[in-house]
Amino acid sequence: MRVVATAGHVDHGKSTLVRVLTGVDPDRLAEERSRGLTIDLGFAGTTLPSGAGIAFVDVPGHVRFLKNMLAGVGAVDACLFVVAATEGWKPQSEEHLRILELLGVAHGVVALTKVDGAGPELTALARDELAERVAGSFLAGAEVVEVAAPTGRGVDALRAALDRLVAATPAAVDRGRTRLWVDRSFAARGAGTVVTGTLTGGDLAVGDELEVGLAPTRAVRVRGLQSLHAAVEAIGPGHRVAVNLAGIGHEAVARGDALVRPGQWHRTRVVDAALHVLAGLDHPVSRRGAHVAYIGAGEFPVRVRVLGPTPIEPGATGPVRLHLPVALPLVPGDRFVLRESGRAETVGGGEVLDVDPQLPASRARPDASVDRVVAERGWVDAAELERLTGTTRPPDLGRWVVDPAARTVAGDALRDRITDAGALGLDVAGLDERERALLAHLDGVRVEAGRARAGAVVDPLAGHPWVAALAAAPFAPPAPDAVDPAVVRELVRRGLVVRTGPVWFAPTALDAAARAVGALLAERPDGVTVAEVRDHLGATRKHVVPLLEHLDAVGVTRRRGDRRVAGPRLPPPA
Ligand SMILES: Nc1nc2c(ncn2[C@@H]2O[C@H](COP(=O)(O)OP(=O)(O)O)[C@@H](O)[C@H]2O)c(=O)[nH]1
Ligand SMILES: [Mg+2]
Repeated sequence: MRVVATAGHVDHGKSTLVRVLTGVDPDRLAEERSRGLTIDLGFAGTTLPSGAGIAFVDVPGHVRFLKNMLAGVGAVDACLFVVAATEGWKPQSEEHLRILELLGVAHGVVALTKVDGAGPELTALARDELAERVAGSFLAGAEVVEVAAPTGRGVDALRAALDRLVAATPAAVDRGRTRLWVDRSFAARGAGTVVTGTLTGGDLAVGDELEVGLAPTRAVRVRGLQSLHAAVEAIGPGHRVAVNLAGIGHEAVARGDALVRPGQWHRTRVVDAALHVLAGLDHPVSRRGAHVAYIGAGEFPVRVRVLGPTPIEPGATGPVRLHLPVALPLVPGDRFVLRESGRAETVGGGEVLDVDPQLPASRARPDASVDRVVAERGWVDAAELERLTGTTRPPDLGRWVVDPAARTVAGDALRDRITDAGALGLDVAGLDERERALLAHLDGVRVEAGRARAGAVVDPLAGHPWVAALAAAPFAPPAPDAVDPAVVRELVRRGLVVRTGPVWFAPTALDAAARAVGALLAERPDGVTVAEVRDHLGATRKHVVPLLEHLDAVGVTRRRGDRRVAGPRLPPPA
């Protein structure tokens, strides 16, 4: 299925062709039928000879209803461009072609109508003029089919050409994110609120919980779905859809609103965009101005700020910032048309580049690059990045996509903090989510028992100078006067230093003391005094008393009066 819009000057035979091709009169309003004039959008579909489905959005050609034309062409895949051979190229032929180009429509077929009234010469003339006018546009290589609706001439050839068009037109890009720009909202008898639109991405299914409206949005549920008057349970992108909604009155939804799946879209009132100014405009787009933007199926008054030092000249493309009156669910790549509010002329249009500009207008240099979006933020949640860009990137760290420069800065800062924490290490529990994600990928850093340490030394505390000093002077251990009390506690906790009473020993000193006392007791089995141990070790009483209390506590010795005798853990003599 492809959705194809008609385009062309008023009275050139667009609605007639849709009726001939589908059997449905797209002019559905009584006023349209009585005046023979398309005012609003019409919709009709059919099956082509190949079996492929095609849905038409029939647009008004009259310049007064251009707004309605713009509402209809925002989401189509291709166009059926109509030029009457009797009249040739006219102002709205030109304007519609420009609008389709600005909206990025890239495929089409031309119907040269009313050849029955034109005769061969006028028809040949109209063909030549047409070729000139579409040169350089997406219609340059398009098939041109001559038709005469009253006789049916050319209608089968047109069907065949449409079949080739449908086959050549790629399907709408499905990024799996549901968005339907509402072009009609009405109450259907017995069903309640129905909204229609062209589903450009994602899917819809009966029972879906969605959001509709701009500001504020309302929660709604899909009660029923139709495509070209046939009920369906679910539908994918590139279709005309009528959605029966529960939870809202039809008057609370309007053309231009969006029906989306909650949480999938970034809503924004400011976008940066590339604006192409039409070559035919007789003035540049000044640095600041008020315009009307056509986005999706809606019309929005906008303030435009040119993001550069000079106005944008006709035929040129330049960056602009658009300030919208309401927050719209937009994504880079969305197209828009800009018109002058006062003069009712099409100024240009283009493509959204950034839906959440970070830099002030004076410094913003928008482009469509995802890397720029990441670089301007440093760290972006991967799901948020998808909402901002429409592009899925696997996260680099934790749930974040991280700019390489920001990663280096954050990594260096964290490494400095870890280095500054020294032997004690940095408490991982004190880090935030980003730092913890970063830590796991920081080279030369080790995490043990909840603390991160610079990994230059295998165990930085084991090489602590005080530990070495304790081992070097086993029975005259220095006090930890110059050591951070937190480091002292950590060394004790890890068993690298043993505290007993007011003094600290190396574990090797305690082993050596146990062996020395064992040797003494082998000579004097009835016990040794503090003074005898002190003399034997060459130590002071200040150190020997706590040392012996430790040996008592671990069972190497036992106290009996003022003597120590052998305990159950006394090491055997060497
Ligand atoms: N003679 C002739 N008249 C046509 C042809 N196509 C459309 N018309 C007539 O031209 C008028 C305008 O047609 P319509 O389809 O409403 O034009 P639209 O404004 O482009 O939709 C109607 O009176 C049609 O009957 C054609 O191929 N030959
Ligand atoms: Mg019409």
